[in-house]
Amino acid sequence: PKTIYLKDYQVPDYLIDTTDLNVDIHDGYTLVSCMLALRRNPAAKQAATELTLQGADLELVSLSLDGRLLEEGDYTFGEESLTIFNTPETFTLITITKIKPESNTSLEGLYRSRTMYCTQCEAEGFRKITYYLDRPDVMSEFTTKVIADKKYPVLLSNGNLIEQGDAGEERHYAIWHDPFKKPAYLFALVAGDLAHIEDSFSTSSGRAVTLRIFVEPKDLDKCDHAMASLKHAMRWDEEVYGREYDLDIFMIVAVDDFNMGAMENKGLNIFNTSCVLAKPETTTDVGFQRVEGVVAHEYFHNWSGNRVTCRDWFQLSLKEGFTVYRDSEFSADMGSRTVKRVEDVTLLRTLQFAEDAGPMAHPIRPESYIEISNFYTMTVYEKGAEVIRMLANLLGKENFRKGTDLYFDRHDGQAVTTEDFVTALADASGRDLSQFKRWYSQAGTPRLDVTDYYDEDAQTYSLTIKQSCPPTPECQNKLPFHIPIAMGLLGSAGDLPLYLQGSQPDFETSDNTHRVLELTDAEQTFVFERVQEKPVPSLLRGFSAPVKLNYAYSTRDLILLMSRDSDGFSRWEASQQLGLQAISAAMAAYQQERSLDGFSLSAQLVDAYRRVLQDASLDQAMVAYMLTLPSEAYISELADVIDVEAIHYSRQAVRKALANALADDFTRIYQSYDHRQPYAATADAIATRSLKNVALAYLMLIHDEGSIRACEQQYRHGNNMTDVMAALTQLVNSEAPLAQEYSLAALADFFGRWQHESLVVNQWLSVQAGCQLPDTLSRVRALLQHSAYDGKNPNKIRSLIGAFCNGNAINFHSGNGEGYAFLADQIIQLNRQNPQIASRLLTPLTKWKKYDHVRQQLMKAQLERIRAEPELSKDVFEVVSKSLA
Ligand code: BAL
Ligand code: ZN
Repeated sequence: PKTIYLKDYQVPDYLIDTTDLNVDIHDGYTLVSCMLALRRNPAAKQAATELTLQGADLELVSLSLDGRLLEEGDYTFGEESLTIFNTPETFTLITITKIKPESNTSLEGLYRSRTMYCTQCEAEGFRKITYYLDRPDVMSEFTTKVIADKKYPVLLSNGNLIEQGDAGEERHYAIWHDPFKKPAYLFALVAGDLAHIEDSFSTSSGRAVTLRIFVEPKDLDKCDHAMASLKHAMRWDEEVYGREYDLDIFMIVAVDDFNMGAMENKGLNIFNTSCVLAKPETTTDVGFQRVEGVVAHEYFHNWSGNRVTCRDWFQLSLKEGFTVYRDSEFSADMGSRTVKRVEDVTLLRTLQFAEDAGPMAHPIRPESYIEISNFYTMTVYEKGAEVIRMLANLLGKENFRKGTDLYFDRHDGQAVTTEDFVTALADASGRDLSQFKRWYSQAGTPRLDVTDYYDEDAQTYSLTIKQSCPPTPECQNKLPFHIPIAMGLLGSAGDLPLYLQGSQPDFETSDNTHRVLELTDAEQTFVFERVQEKPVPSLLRGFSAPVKLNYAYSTRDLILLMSRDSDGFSRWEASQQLGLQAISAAMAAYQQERSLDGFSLSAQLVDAYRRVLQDASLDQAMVAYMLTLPSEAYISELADVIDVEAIHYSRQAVRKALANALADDFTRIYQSYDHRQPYAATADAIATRSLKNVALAYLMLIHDEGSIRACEQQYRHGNNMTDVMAALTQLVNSEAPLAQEYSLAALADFFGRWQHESLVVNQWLSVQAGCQLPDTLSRVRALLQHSAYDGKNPNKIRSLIGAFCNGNAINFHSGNGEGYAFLADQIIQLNRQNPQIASRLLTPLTKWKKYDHVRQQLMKAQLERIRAEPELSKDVFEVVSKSLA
């Protein structure tokens, strides 16, 4: 397969002014007629005399140019292309192609999902519908006629409906016109027997917009939360970014078989059912929050992605990083800002940092790729969002808004680059962002090593910060980054005022106790004056940059930060550092003795956690997160060599010790919760529920009969899926014989109750795949054969195989390598069926270099086995070959 390089970018030879599609759907095949108004691109270096269109898995029926039917010799086929010779300056091209949506298992292009036809065109799926200039910098005005049998009453495409009617006895048609020029990746089409809910939104300038959410009729009762979220998002984008919606209608369609979470097609978003359907009985709190976040994300793309799009796929973070930042701020405004930050950082530090440290590491603007689908990554999305967050913080609220206004005004209707985005921000704010741009071109997680010195006589405090960044595949020697470090200093009574040598006080905080240091050199020293006692530094408040910070905090320092820091994020971070210290001590003991029998926690540590549990001033969600120890995935990311057993058993030992020491507090929290209260998905209700369920999880480690029975009662009588799943998860993971007995009955009961709700069945698969007890792989294998499993449905694959391989380290990494062989089997099977999903599943094997020698060999052997497969997809080939390089 060929590598594509950013440096090779060239403007297209031709432009497509209008695209007229006629999509005629029949059982077993679909005829696509496509009329393109083409003209030579005046910006191209040379006047082209041939035209190469992309196309894949198409059967060409006919091809005509300005009314003349083309014959052999007028054109030729390439691997995924069609080249037409002797093309004039402007012309009309009509292609007729035949496709087979029913046998399209890749879920790219036009395909069938259960009872409906739908599309997914980003990044390069449109070429599976017709021959086209399938690249984001070719923007065209689309008119789409959909014709189908009347058993598919709903026919949708982008834009506004302009005509509909009968097409023979049993058939009908609809014509949609999208007045906004768009690249082909934003095209969408749906035909199905769908029900919908409808609402309306009045925009800031007073235009009425019709809002519709289409689903299979059985799901009509699960749309209200998405609709409410959509309206909140529309209002928020007007208020925070001044962005108004631009069509008369906005539609969302829920689809069961979908590779991604959702897709922002102009005016017609297509969603994975898991990101749109929600009701308390079937959906957890996390599910509700996900729906709100994804609905907002896709809606926000209407400006950041659709009105202003990407010049080429190397610029993906232009729309994704920015839009993730926008949806993250939206969720922060809808709920708790600190809680949202903790959640985002947790995700970033486990998954994105691991990606940055592995063989697929790439900058947020990659330099090359083989298959662009492999670059819809945590780096492009989440780190991309962190880069925008840094820009927003460096510029300040007012200038950032000026910058985004300028960006949208300057580039409306264009396909642009990340460079254009940063330039707009620099122009609007007057700030020099040239060094900052290195965040776009250098991969890897920067590391900050911080040392300090307090001079009691001079009453000065110096912080010396050194930055470094490990080599990554594309770059061995990194230039220093421009890193904003939000910070404060804590004395025994709390925050101290800051007098930074050589600069004015920062009055963004009224009491001058917070400021942002800008690190631009490899090493810099910042000196604070009038410091009356040796302070404890509070560094990287709010996680102001996506870096790893090293400062030798003592346990006492951390306890002070955890209880007194004015920054909520830093208090949580201190709790995590304390947890890590305790787990590290346990790991050292385990590595020596291979046993943790005499393990105990210091009274000081237990007291610190107890104070958190008893602090009435704290948000309950924050208490829940502070009491949640760093995950195995995060501990693994921090380790040089991952000791699977030591991490698992040590973390478990610390949890058990905390459970025993704080049993009274956990019992108090659990018992004071009223389980009869009606469900609400508000931030407060979610917070108290999550703390109560954290308490339950700890109590279940004690193995006392009372807790196990309470857990079983919660499973049986829970009036919402959050509580039911929390209880079921604890029963399934408990070693206590009584819990095991309950868990078998509960699993059977659960399936009996929910077997007709596909998304609930997915949760049932995941809870079993995530079971930390021995023999889980056998259970997973058995579930692959279960009638509820569907090996073609990405959500099912993720819920079972993904949950086992990514969320169950102790079993997936079992020393005999059977987990690795299992995963390789699945990937080999999926390679041709659905390359995107196959490639994504590979992630855990790509980390092989971080394990002990024996595991390394076992993992590598499976990667080699996959590489030896005939007909490897580009997707899988790229990841496997880079992993083995
Ligand atoms: N553009 C692909 C799906 C998303 O990020 O919104
Ligand atoms: Zn997106």
